[in-house]
Amino acid sequence: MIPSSFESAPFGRSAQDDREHVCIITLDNPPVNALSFVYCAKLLAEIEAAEVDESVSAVVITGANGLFTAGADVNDFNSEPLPETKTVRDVIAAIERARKTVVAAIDGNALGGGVELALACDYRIATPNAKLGLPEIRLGLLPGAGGTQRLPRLIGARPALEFMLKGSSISAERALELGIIDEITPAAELIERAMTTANGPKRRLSERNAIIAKELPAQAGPFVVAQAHKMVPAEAKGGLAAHKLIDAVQASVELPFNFGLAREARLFDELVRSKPSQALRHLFFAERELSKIPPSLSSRAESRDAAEPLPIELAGVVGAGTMGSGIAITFAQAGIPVVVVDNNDEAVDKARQTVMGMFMYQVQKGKLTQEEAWKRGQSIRFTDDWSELAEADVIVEAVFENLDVKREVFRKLDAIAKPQALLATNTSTLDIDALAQATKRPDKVLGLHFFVPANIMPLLEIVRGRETSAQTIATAFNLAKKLRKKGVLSGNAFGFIGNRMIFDYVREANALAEEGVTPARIDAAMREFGFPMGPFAMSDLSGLDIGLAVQKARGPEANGRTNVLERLVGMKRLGQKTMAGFFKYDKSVGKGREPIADPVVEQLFAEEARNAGIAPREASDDEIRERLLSALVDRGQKLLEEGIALRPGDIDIVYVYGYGFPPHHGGPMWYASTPGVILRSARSARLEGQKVPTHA
Ligand code: 3H9
Repeated sequence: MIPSSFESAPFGRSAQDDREHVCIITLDNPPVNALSFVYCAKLLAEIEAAEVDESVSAVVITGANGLFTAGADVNDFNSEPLPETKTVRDVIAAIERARKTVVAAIDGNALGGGVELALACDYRIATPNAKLGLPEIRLGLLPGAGGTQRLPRLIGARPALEFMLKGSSISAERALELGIIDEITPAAELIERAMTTANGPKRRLSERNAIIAKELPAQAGPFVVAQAHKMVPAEAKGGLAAHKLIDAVQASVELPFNFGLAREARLFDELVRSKPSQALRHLFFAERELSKIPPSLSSRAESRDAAEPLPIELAGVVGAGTMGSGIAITFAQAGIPVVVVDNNDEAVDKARQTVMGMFMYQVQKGKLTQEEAWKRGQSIRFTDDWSELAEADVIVEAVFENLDVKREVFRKLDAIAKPQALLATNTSTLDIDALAQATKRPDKVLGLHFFVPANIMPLLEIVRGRETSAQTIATAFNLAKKLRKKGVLSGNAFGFIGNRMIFDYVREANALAEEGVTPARIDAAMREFGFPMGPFAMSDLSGLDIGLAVQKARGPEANGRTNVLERLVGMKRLGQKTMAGFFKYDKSVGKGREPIADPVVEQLFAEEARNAGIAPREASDDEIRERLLSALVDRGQKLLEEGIALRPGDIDIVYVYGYGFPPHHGGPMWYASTPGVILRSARSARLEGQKVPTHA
C-alpha cells in the first residue's frame, strides 16, 4: 500500500494542479527502449531539464513500446566509452541528485539497467503484467549501474543475491513481496497513480541518502560470501560472473555506498572485457538472428505475404513412443491442444502414464496447480483413429526410424490432413525430400527435429527440404517460439547440423582411444572443458546399438579404423540401458548413471588397434580437447560451405542448447575464433580464406 502521506497534494494546491506540473519522461527507443550511450545522453538531458525547470514539480519515468526498458544496450559493450559518453550510470546519478521526487511507472519488462534506474527512483509502481529482472549474469556480467549496491540495501543481501544470481524475471506480485516495488496498480491507472504519488510530500535528498547510507547487518557479509561462493560453479567452469557478483554484494555489506559503487563498476568493467561474457553476448545475438532467413532461400517465387506464418491451433502427433509423448507434452505446455495417434494400445497406455506422471511431477515441484495439470492432461487426446488428425494445423510424425515406414505415414497423412496443414517428421537422419515426395504438398513438408527429452531440451532443428516454402519455414519458427524452443534452420543432409557434427566428434574420440588414450581420460578432458559429459558417456546414454545403426546408415564414410563399436554391441554392451557400454554402470553408484572405467573396453581398443596396425601414442589433455573440438569445427565449417547451416552462430546455438557445449565458450565456431585458441580447423579455415566468426 502507498503510505498515506503520499496521497494528498502539498501546499494547498489541488491534486489536479500538481499533476499538470509533473514531467513525464517516456523511455522510447524502439524496439526495447535499450539504454544505449546515445539514448542515455538524450535521457540525461531530459532529466536535467526537468530538474532546472521551475514549473516542474516532480518527474515520472515510464516506458513506451509495451515495456519499461530492456536495460543497457548490449551492443555498446563492444565499444570503449569515450570520456564524453553518457551511460545509464550517468542517468541514475542525475536521478539521485535530483531535488524533485522521481517515480518509476513500470509496465511490461523492466530489465537490467532498467531495474537499476527504477531502484534509484523514490518510488516504484508497476502494473500486474510487469516483469522485473536483473539478467546480467546470463550475459556473463553483473548489474553494473548500482544494482548490486542498492538492491541489498533495499531488500537484504541474501534475497538480492539470489535474485541476481538466478537472473530470471519475476512477476510484479513477487517483486512487491520482495520489496523491490512499492505498489501494483492496473495498467489503465498507472500514469495517473504515478503522477499523484510523485506530487505527494517530497522525498528529500536526505531521505534518499539515508537509504543509501543504510548499513546491512555486519554478519550478512561473511555469510553471503562463504555460502554463495560455494554454491556457484568454479570460475573456469563458467562461474566468473557469479563470483564477481558475490564480491560486489560483499562490497555492499562492507563498504560505504560510494565505495561499493566504485567496486561494482570495476568488477563490471572486468567482466565486460572477459572472454566468457563476450561468448555469452555472442550467443544472445546469435539467438536473435536465428529466424532471420535470407530471401534467397525461398524455393519458389513467393510474395512477402506468402511468408506470413499460418496459425497453429491444433497439433497432431503420430506415434506414442518416448519421442511422441515428449512432443505431445511440449505442445500441451504451450497451450496447443494435441491429438496423438497410435494403433498400439500398450504404447498408448504407457504414453498416458508418462504424460500424467510428468504433469503430476510439476505439481509436486510447485510449478503447476492441480487444476493446470488436469487441464494440460486434458489437452492431449490419445486415439487410434487417424481421421482425428483432419483438423490439425501441424502434424509431427515420430514413428520408427525407417524410410519406408515413414513414407507410408506421410502418404496416409497427406490424404487425411487439411490442405494447409504442415506435415513434419521428427527423423534425425532421413531424407526430408524423400518424405515430401510421398505427398502432394512438398512445400508443406519439413523436419521438426526435437531432442530427447523433447519437453525439456530447448533446441528444435527446423529442416527444410528442396521444396519447403518460406511460409512453412516462417510458421515453424513461430511454432518454435510458442513451444519455447530455439528453432535453428538446417538444410536437408544426413544428421542435419547437430548430429552430423557429433558423428565426427565421436569418431575422433574413438580414434584417440585406438591410439591408447583411455575413454575415461578422454571424457574427463572434455568435462574439464565444461561439457556435462564426455563423448563415451554420451554414446552410452544414447545407446551403442543406435550409434551402430546410424554408422551403418551413413555408409563407408562413417566407418572407423576398428570394429570396437560393433564388438561391444555384439557383446550386448548397449550402454547405460544394459549397465555396460564403453563404461560399466553400477546401480549403487550414482543411481546407475555414473560411468565406471572398464579395463575390458580398454583391452578391446588395444587389441583392435594392434590388428589395424595403429601404434599407441601419448596425448596430452590439451591435444585431446584440440582434436575433438577440431572435429566439430571442421565439420561445422563444411556445413556452412554447403549451405546446410546458415551462420556460424546457428551452429553455436545448436551445440550449446542441444549438446551441452559450455555456453561460456560461446559454441564451437565462436570458440575456434577466440584469440589465442588455435584449432586445426580454425587454422586451415584461415589459410583457405574462409569465413569464420570474428570477435568484436
Ligand atoms: C545491462 O543492463 C547492464 C547494466 O547492469 C549496467 C550498465 C553499465 N540491448 O529478444 P527479442 C534487441 S545489460 C540491445 O527478439 P522479445 C534484440 O537484439 C542488459 N539490443 O524480443 C532484437 O534485435 P533485432 C540486460 C537488445 O520481445 C530486439 O531487441 N538486459 C537488448 O522476444 C528484440 O529482441 C538484458 O539482458 C538489449 N538489452 O524479448 C535483456 N534487448 O530485432 C535482454 C533486446 O535487431 N533482452 N535487444 O534482432 C531480452 O531479454 C529480450 O530481448 C526482451 C524482449 C525480453 C527485452
